[in-house]
Amino acid sequence: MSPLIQWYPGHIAKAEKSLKEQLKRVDVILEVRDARIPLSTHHPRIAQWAPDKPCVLVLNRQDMIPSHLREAWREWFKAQGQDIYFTDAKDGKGIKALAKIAAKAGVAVNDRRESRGMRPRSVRTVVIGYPNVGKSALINRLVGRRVVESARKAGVTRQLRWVRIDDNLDLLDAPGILPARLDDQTAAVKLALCDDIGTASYDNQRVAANLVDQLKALQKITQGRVVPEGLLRDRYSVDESIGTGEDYLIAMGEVNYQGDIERAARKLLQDFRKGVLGPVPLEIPPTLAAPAVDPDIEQQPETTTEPESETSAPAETSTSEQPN
Ligand SMILES: Nc1nc2c(ncn2[C@@H]2O[C@H](COP(=O)(O)OP(=O)(O)OP(=O)(O)O)[C@@H](O)[C@H]2O)c(=O)[nH]1
Ligand SMILES: [Mg+2]
Repeated sequence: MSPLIQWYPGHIAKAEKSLKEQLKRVDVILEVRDARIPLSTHHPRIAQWAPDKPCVLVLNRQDMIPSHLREAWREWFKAQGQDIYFTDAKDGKGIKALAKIAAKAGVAVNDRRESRGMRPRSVRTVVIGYPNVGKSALINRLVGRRVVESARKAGVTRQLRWVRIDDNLDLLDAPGILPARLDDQTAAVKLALCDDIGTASYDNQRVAANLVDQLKALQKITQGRVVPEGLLRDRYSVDESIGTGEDYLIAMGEVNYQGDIERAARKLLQDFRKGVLGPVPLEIPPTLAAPAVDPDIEQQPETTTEPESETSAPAETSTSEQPN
Protein backbone atom coordinates (compact mmCIF):
# COMPACT_ATOMS: atom_id res chain seq x y z
CA MET A 1 0.00 0.00 0.00
CA SER A 2 1.39 3.39 -0.97
CA PRO A 3 2.06 5.85 1.80
CA LEU A 4 -0.39 8.72 1.86
CA ILE A 5 0.73 12.16 0.80
CA GLN A 6 0.02 14.62 3.58
CA TRP A 7 1.43 18.11 4.12
CA TYR A 8 0.24 20.59 6.70
CA PRO A 9 3.18 22.44 8.24
CA GLY A 10 2.81 24.57 11.37
CA HIS A 11 3.08 27.88 9.54
CA ILE A 12 0.04 27.03 7.44
CA ALA A 13 -2.05 26.10 10.48
CA LYS A 14 -1.09 29.45 12.02
CA ALA A 15 -1.69 31.34 8.80
CA GLU A 16 -5.12 29.81 8.41
CA LYS A 17 -6.09 31.03 11.85
CA SER A 18 -5.00 34.62 11.28
CA LEU A 19 -6.41 34.59 7.77
CA LYS A 20 -9.84 33.71 9.10
CA GLU A 21 -9.52 36.67 11.51
CA GLN A 22 -8.44 39.04 8.75
CA LEU A 23 -11.23 37.94 6.44
CA LYS A 24 -13.64 39.91 8.61
CA ARG A 25 -11.86 43.14 7.65
CA VAL A 26 -11.59 42.32 3.97
CA ASP A 27 -13.95 43.53 1.23
CA VAL A 28 -12.98 41.33 -1.70
CA ILE A 29 -11.34 37.92 -2.03
CA LEU A 30 -9.02 37.14 -4.93
CA GLU A 31 -8.82 33.37 -5.01
CA VAL A 32 -5.82 32.26 -7.03
CA ARG A 33 -5.56 28.77 -8.52
CA ASP A 34 -3.02 27.05 -10.72
CA ALA A 35 -4.33 26.94 -14.32
CA ARG A 36 -2.71 23.51 -14.74
CA ILE A 37 -4.86 22.09 -11.91
CA PRO A 38 -7.74 24.49 -11.24
CA LEU A 39 -9.86 21.77 -9.64
CA SER A 40 -7.20 20.39 -7.31
CA THR A 41 -6.22 23.90 -6.14
CA HIS A 42 -9.77 24.70 -5.12
CA HIS A 43 -9.86 25.20 -1.36
CA PRO A 44 -13.16 23.79 -0.11
CA ARG A 45 -13.40 26.11 2.89
CA ILE A 46 -12.93 29.61 1.48
CA ALA A 47 -16.59 30.07 0.58
CA GLN A 48 -17.64 28.95 4.09
CA TRP A 49 -15.21 31.29 5.84
CA ALA A 50 -16.50 34.36 4.04
CA PRO A 51 -19.88 33.58 2.51
CA ASP A 52 -20.88 37.23 2.02
CA LYS A 53 -17.72 38.56 0.42
CA PRO A 54 -17.37 38.95 -3.32
CA CYS A 55 -14.81 36.46 -4.62
CA VAL A 56 -12.87 36.90 -7.86
CA LEU A 57 -11.52 33.64 -9.22
CA VAL A 58 -8.09 33.85 -10.85
CA LEU A 59 -6.43 31.05 -12.81
CA ASN A 60 -2.76 32.01 -12.75
CA ARG A 61 0.03 30.40 -14.81
CA GLN A 62 -1.99 30.80 -18.00
CA ASP A 63 1.30 30.45 -19.92
CA MET A 64 1.61 26.88 -18.63
CA ILE A 65 -1.47 25.53 -20.40
CA PRO A 66 -2.34 25.51 -24.12
CA SER A 67 -4.15 28.75 -24.98
CA HIS A 68 -7.17 26.93 -26.50
CA LEU A 69 -7.85 25.39 -23.11
CA ARG A 70 -8.57 28.80 -21.59
CA GLU A 71 -11.81 29.19 -23.51
CA ALA A 72 -12.84 25.66 -22.56
CA TRP A 73 -12.26 26.41 -18.86
CA ARG A 74 -14.09 29.71 -19.17
CA GLU A 75 -17.12 27.92 -20.54
CA TRP A 76 -16.94 25.17 -17.97
CA PHE A 77 -16.72 27.59 -15.03
CA LYS A 78 -19.45 29.75 -16.56
CA ALA A 79 -21.72 26.71 -16.59
CA GLN A 80 -20.99 26.43 -12.83
CA GLY A 81 -22.07 30.08 -12.49
CA GLN A 82 -18.55 31.43 -12.03
CA ASP A 83 -16.52 33.92 -14.06
CA ILE A 84 -12.78 33.34 -14.18
CA TYR A 85 -9.82 35.57 -14.97
CA PHE A 86 -6.60 34.22 -16.45
CA THR A 87 -3.26 35.74 -15.53
CA ASP A 88 0.42 35.18 -16.05
CA ALA A 89 2.02 36.77 -13.02
CA LYS A 90 5.46 36.04 -14.39
CA ASP A 91 5.03 38.13 -17.53
CA GLY A 92 2.30 40.40 -16.23
CA LYS A 93 -0.52 39.31 -18.51
CA GLY A 94 -4.12 39.88 -17.43
CA ILE A 95 -3.04 41.99 -14.45
CA LYS A 96 -4.61 45.33 -15.36
CA ALA A 97 -7.96 43.72 -16.04
CA LEU A 98 -7.75 41.96 -12.71
CA ALA A 99 -6.99 45.17 -10.77
CA LYS A 100 -10.04 46.76 -12.36
CA ILE A 101 -12.28 43.82 -11.51
CA ALA A 102 -11.06 43.78 -7.92
CA ALA A 103 -11.67 47.50 -7.52
CA LYS A 104 -15.10 47.19 -9.13
CA ALA A 105 -16.03 44.35 -6.81
CA GLY A 106 -15.22 46.63 -3.90
CA VAL A 107 -17.26 49.58 -5.14
CA ALA A 108 -20.26 48.32 -3.24
CA VAL A 109 -18.29 48.83 -0.01
CA ASN A 110 -17.91 52.53 -0.62
CA ASP A 111 -21.45 52.89 -1.88
CA ARG A 112 -22.57 51.46 1.43
CA ARG A 113 -20.24 53.75 3.40
CA GLU A 114 -21.40 56.78 1.49
CA SER A 115 -25.04 55.97 2.14
CA ARG A 116 -24.17 55.98 5.86
CA GLY A 117 -22.47 59.37 5.55
CA MET A 118 -18.95 57.87 5.86
CA ARG A 119 -15.93 58.82 3.76
CA PRO A 120 -14.87 56.37 1.10
CA ARG A 121 -11.77 54.25 1.74
CA SER A 122 -9.56 51.94 -0.31
CA VAL A 123 -10.86 48.50 -1.12
CA ARG A 124 -9.26 45.76 0.99
CA THR A 125 -8.53 42.68 -1.03
CA VAL A 126 -6.97 39.45 0.14
CA VAL A 127 -5.04 37.22 -2.24
CA ILE A 128 -5.71 33.70 -1.14
CA GLY A 129 -4.96 30.22 -2.46
CA TYR A 130 -2.83 27.09 -2.31
CA PRO A 131 0.95 27.37 -1.83
CA ASN A 132 3.08 28.28 -4.86
CA VAL A 133 0.20 29.16 -7.17
CA GLY A 134 1.71 32.63 -7.70
CA LYS A 135 -0.12 34.83 -5.16
CA SER A 136 2.90 36.93 -4.23
CA ALA A 137 4.04 37.21 -7.86
CA LEU A 138 0.55 38.48 -8.67
CA ILE A 139 0.77 41.11 -5.95
CA ASN A 140 4.18 42.26 -7.19
CA ARG A 141 2.68 42.61 -10.65
CA LEU A 142 -0.30 44.55 -9.36
CA VAL A 143 2.00 46.93 -7.49
CA GLY A 144 4.43 47.14 -10.41
CA ARG A 145 7.52 46.31 -8.35
CA ARG A 146 8.80 43.59 -6.05
CA VAL A 147 7.23 44.27 -2.67
CA VAL A 148 6.75 40.74 -1.39
CA GLU A 149 8.92 37.65 -1.64
CA SER A 150 8.11 35.22 -4.42
CA ALA A 151 10.07 32.09 -5.33
CA ARG A 152 9.73 28.68 -6.93
CA LYS A 153 8.78 26.52 -3.95
CA ALA A 154 5.84 25.99 -1.62
CA GLY A 155 5.70 27.94 1.63
CA VAL A 156 7.63 31.10 0.67
CA THR A 157 5.22 33.59 2.24
CA ARG A 158 5.14 32.90 5.97
CA GLN A 159 3.08 35.79 7.32
CA LEU A 160 0.15 37.90 6.35
CA ARG A 161 1.16 41.28 5.01
CA TRP A 162 -0.85 44.28 3.79
CA VAL A 163 0.45 46.11 0.71
CA ARG A 164 -0.95 49.44 -0.47
CA ILE A 165 -1.39 49.53 -4.25
CA ASP A 166 -2.83 53.08 -4.41
CA ASP A 167 -5.51 55.14 -2.70
CA ASN A 168 -8.14 52.77 -4.05
CA LEU A 169 -6.70 49.37 -3.31
CA ASP A 170 -4.96 47.55 -0.44
CA LEU A 171 -3.85 43.96 -0.92
CA LEU A 172 -3.22 41.33 1.72
CA ASP A 173 -0.56 38.76 0.82
CA ALA A 174 -1.20 35.53 2.69
CA PRO A 175 0.78 32.31 3.00
CA GLY A 176 -0.54 29.52 0.82
CA ILE A 177 -3.15 27.45 2.60
CA LEU A 178 -4.53 24.00 2.00
CA PRO A 179 -6.81 21.62 3.89
CA ALA A 180 -5.30 19.98 6.97
CA ARG A 181 -5.97 16.57 5.44
CA LEU A 182 -5.53 15.73 1.78
CA ASP A 183 -8.34 13.23 1.41
CA ASP A 184 -8.18 13.20 -2.35
CA GLN A 185 -4.85 11.53 -3.11
CA THR A 186 -5.24 11.99 -6.87
CA ALA A 187 -5.28 15.71 -6.18
CA ALA A 188 -2.40 15.34 -3.71
CA VAL A 189 -0.17 13.86 -6.42
CA LYS A 190 -1.02 16.76 -8.71
CA LEU A 191 -0.11 19.19 -5.93
CA ALA A 192 3.22 17.40 -5.56
CA LEU A 193 3.84 17.54 -9.32
CA CYS A 194 3.09 21.26 -9.43
CA ASP A 195 5.42 21.89 -6.46
CA ASP A 196 2.55 23.08 -4.28
CA ILE A 197 3.46 20.96 -1.25
CA GLY A 198 6.74 20.32 0.58
CA THR A 199 9.16 17.98 -1.18
CA ALA A 200 9.61 15.78 1.90
CA SER A 201 5.96 14.73 1.78
CA TYR A 202 6.26 12.48 -1.28
CA ASP A 203 8.53 10.14 -3.19
CA ASN A 204 9.99 11.65 -6.39
CA GLN A 205 9.97 8.39 -8.30
CA ARG A 206 6.39 7.58 -7.48
CA VAL A 207 5.02 10.98 -8.45
CA ALA A 208 7.22 11.18 -11.56
CA ALA A 209 5.97 7.77 -12.70
CA ASN A 210 2.47 8.98 -12.02
CA LEU A 211 3.13 12.06 -14.14
CA VAL A 212 3.94 9.81 -17.10
CA ASP A 213 0.70 7.88 -16.56
CA GLN A 214 -1.31 11.09 -16.34
CA LEU A 215 0.24 12.57 -19.47
CA LYS A 216 -0.45 9.37 -21.38
CA ALA A 217 -4.06 9.35 -20.21
CA LEU A 218 -4.52 12.99 -21.23
CA GLN A 219 -2.89 12.29 -24.58
CA LYS A 220 -5.41 9.54 -25.17
CA ILE A 221 -8.50 11.38 -23.95
CA THR A 222 -7.78 14.51 -25.98
CA GLN A 223 -6.22 12.68 -28.96
CA GLY A 224 -3.04 14.70 -28.66
CA ARG A 225 -4.78 18.10 -28.68
CA VAL A 226 -3.82 18.99 -25.12
CA VAL A 227 -0.79 16.79 -24.52
CA PRO A 228 0.94 16.18 -27.85
CA GLU A 229 1.84 12.68 -29.04
CA GLY A 230 5.50 11.84 -28.57
CA LEU A 231 6.02 14.63 -26.02
CA LEU A 232 8.22 12.46 -23.79
CA ARG A 233 9.74 10.33 -26.55
CA ASP A 234 11.08 13.39 -28.37
CA ARG A 235 12.71 14.66 -25.22
CA TYR A 236 14.01 11.54 -23.45
CA SER A 237 14.40 9.07 -26.36
CA VAL A 238 12.10 6.52 -24.74
CA ASP A 239 8.73 5.77 -26.29
CA GLU A 240 5.68 6.34 -24.10
CA SER A 241 4.24 3.00 -25.20
CA ILE A 242 6.99 1.12 -23.31
CA GLY A 243 4.62 0.25 -20.44
CA THR A 244 3.56 1.87 -17.19
CA GLY A 245 4.92 5.16 -15.85
CA GLU A 246 7.24 3.12 -13.64
CA ASP A 247 8.55 1.20 -16.68
CA TYR A 248 9.05 4.51 -18.43
CA LEU A 249 11.11 5.95 -15.61
CA ILE A 250 13.33 2.85 -15.43
CA ALA A 251 13.95 2.99 -19.20
CA MET A 252 14.54 6.74 -19.05
CA GLY A 253 17.12 6.16 -16.32
CA GLU A 254 18.83 3.45 -18.33
CA VAL A 255 18.94 5.42 -21.57
CA ASN A 256 19.93 8.78 -20.12
CA TYR A 257 21.42 8.33 -16.63
CA GLN A 258 23.30 5.00 -16.39
CA GLY A 259 20.36 3.38 -14.66
CA ASP A 260 19.87 6.14 -12.08
CA ILE A 261 16.07 6.20 -11.72
CA GLU A 262 16.06 8.93 -9.09
CA ARG A 263 17.91 11.24 -11.47
CA ALA A 264 15.43 10.43 -14.22
CA ALA A 265 12.56 11.22 -11.84
CA ARG A 266 14.07 14.53 -10.76
CA LYS A 267 14.74 15.55 -14.33
CA LEU A 268 11.20 14.78 -15.41
CA LEU A 269 9.71 16.69 -12.48
CA GLN A 270 11.98 19.66 -13.05
CA ASP A 271 11.23 19.79 -16.78
CA PHE A 272 7.49 19.66 -16.15
CA ARG A 273 7.62 22.31 -13.42
CA LYS A 274 9.81 24.68 -15.37
CA GLY A 275 7.64 24.38 -18.45
CA VAL A 276 10.45 22.74 -20.46
CA LEU A 277 7.92 20.16 -21.69
CA GLY A 278 5.79 23.02 -23.01
CA PRO A 279 2.37 24.15 -21.80
CA VAL A 280 1.18 20.91 -20.22
CA PRO A 281 -1.88 20.83 -17.94
CA LEU A 282 -2.81 18.01 -15.59
CA GLU A 283 -6.49 18.80 -15.62
CA ILE A 284 -8.94 19.62 -18.36
CA PRO A 285 -12.57 20.71 -18.09
CA PRO A 286 -14.57 17.57 -17.27
CA THR A 287 -16.74 18.19 -20.34
CA LEU A 288 -13.68 17.73 -22.59
CA ALA A 289 -12.87 14.44 -20.91
CA ALA A 290 -16.28 12.93 -21.67
CA PRO A 291 -15.94 10.26 -24.35
CA ALA A 292 -17.40 11.38 -27.65
CA VAL A 293 -20.51 9.40 -28.51
CA ASP A 294 -21.07 8.70 -32.19
CA PRO A 295 -24.85 8.89 -32.70
CA ASP A 296 -24.55 6.76 -35.87
CA ILE A 297 -23.21 3.80 -33.98
CA GLU A 298 -25.92 1.89 -32.20
CA GLN A 299 -25.04 0.86 -28.66
CA GLN A 300 -24.52 -2.91 -28.43
CA PRO A 301 -25.33 -4.81 -25.26
CA GLU A 302 -22.16 -5.50 -23.30
CA THR A 303 -21.82 -9.23 -23.95
CA THR A 304 -18.06 -9.30 -24.45
CA THR A 305 -17.05 -8.17 -20.98
CA GLU A 306 -15.78 -10.94 -18.74
CA PRO A 307 -17.57 -11.00 -15.38
CA GLU A 308 -15.17 -9.90 -12.67
CA SER A 309 -13.99 -12.74 -10.47
CA GLU A 310 -14.86 -12.19 -6.84
CA THR A 311 -11.61 -13.75 -5.76
CA SER A 312 -9.36 -11.74 -8.07
CA ALA A 313 -6.81 -9.63 -6.20
CA PRO A 314 -7.41 -5.88 -6.25
CA ALA A 315 -5.00 -3.86 -8.35
CA GLU A 316 -2.11 -2.43 -6.38
CA THR A 317 -2.99 1.00 -5.02
CA SER A 318 -0.91 3.72 -6.61
CA THR A 319 -0.16 7.11 -5.07
CA SER A 320 -2.84 8.59 -7.28
CA GLU A 321 -5.63 6.56 -5.82
CA GLN A 322 -8.06 7.52 -3.15
CA PRO A 323 -7.17 6.14 0.29
CA ASN A 324 -9.67 3.89 1.97
N1 LIG B 1 5.41 30.48 -15.53
C1 LIG B 1 4.81 31.16 -14.57
N2 LIG B 1 5.41 31.24 -13.36
C2 LIG B 1 4.77 31.94 -12.40
C3 LIG B 1 3.54 32.58 -12.60
N3 LIG B 1 3.17 33.17 -11.44
C4 LIG B 1 4.13 32.92 -10.56
N4 LIG B 1 5.12 32.20 -11.12
C5 LIG B 1 6.35 31.71 -10.47
O1 LIG B 1 5.94 30.74 -9.51
C6 LIG B 1 6.77 30.78 -8.36
C7 LIG B 1 5.91 30.88 -7.12
O2 LIG B 1 5.33 32.14 -7.04
P1 LIG B 1 4.94 32.83 -5.64
O3 LIG B 1 4.41 34.17 -5.99
O4 LIG B 1 6.05 32.75 -4.65
O5 LIG B 1 3.77 31.87 -5.18
P2 LIG B 1 2.90 31.99 -3.84
O6 LIG B 1 1.53 31.55 -4.21
O7 LIG B 1 3.02 33.34 -3.25
O8 LIG B 1 3.59 30.88 -2.93
P3 LIG B 1 3.58 30.75 -1.31
O9 LIG B 1 3.94 32.07 -0.72
O10 LIG B 1 4.59 29.70 -1.06
O11 LIG B 1 2.21 30.31 -0.94
C8 LIG B 1 7.72 31.98 -8.59
O12 LIG B 1 8.96 31.47 -9.04
C9 LIG B 1 7.02 32.80 -9.66
O13 LIG B 1 7.94 33.51 -10.48
C10 LIG B 1 2.93 32.47 -13.90
O14 LIG B 1 1.85 32.99 -14.17
N5 LIG B 1 3.61 31.76 -14.82
MG1 LIG C 1 3.68 33.96 -1.44
